[in-house]
Amino acid sequence: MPALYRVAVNDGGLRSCGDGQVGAPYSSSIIVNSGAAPFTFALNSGSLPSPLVLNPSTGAITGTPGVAGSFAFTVESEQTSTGATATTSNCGITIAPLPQSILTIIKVAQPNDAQVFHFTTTGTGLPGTGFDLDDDGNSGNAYSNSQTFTLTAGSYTVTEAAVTGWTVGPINCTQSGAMNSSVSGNVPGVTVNLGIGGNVTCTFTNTRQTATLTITKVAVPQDPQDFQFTMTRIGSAGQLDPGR
Ligand SMILES: [Ca+2]
Ligand SMILES: [Ca+2]
Repeated sequence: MPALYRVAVNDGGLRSCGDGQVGAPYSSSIIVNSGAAPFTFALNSGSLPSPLVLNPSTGAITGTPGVAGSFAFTVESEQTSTGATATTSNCGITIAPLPQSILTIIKVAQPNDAQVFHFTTTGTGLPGTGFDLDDDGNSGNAYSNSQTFTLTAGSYTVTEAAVTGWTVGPINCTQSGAMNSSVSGNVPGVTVNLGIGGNVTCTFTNTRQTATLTITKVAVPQDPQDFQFTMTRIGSAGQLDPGR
């Protein structure tokens, strides 16, 4: 709840009547700086941020703003006993928009590799066709190793497509900012419930799968003769590395 602002009627000048934020309960109050209560209050010109209302008998302005923007208005008060009126001057309320929520996906490949990893998504604001990341140590080429999305609060899923020769996971998510987000699910994807102003970073790690081929030479009888071998990879899966 914001602080209660009191703006005197008939004191002249431009006044802030207390700023607010979309979605957060708002409260301020017009008071009369002379005369004797009771008073009545009415909007004289301009408008209040919807759906805030002015209480005609207390001067309180309350409600939960639904739209951002700056709103100017004047309020007229009437002293019930005498019918004397007074008017505020250019009272203004500024309503800030909802804080944005942030989701960042980071790709970590072990070891670094130009392999492209594809992610599918659900949730308004994430690319419907998904997105791609690599972890080749070069963020300037076609693929970065991370992508950040500015979103509204809500539920989002990010799922990594399987890649032959690579294990998926772990997926580790951390949050900062408003600390009102949550993450569920696990490999190969997570559901992130982003809170208002939440900031979640999920790191998807992949490890390149390896296999070991050992060639043993037996000569009968034992002999210092060298025997030469050549190696050829058959098929496209995996990577043959004679240096290992
Ligand atoms: Ca890496
Ligand atoms: Ca890259």
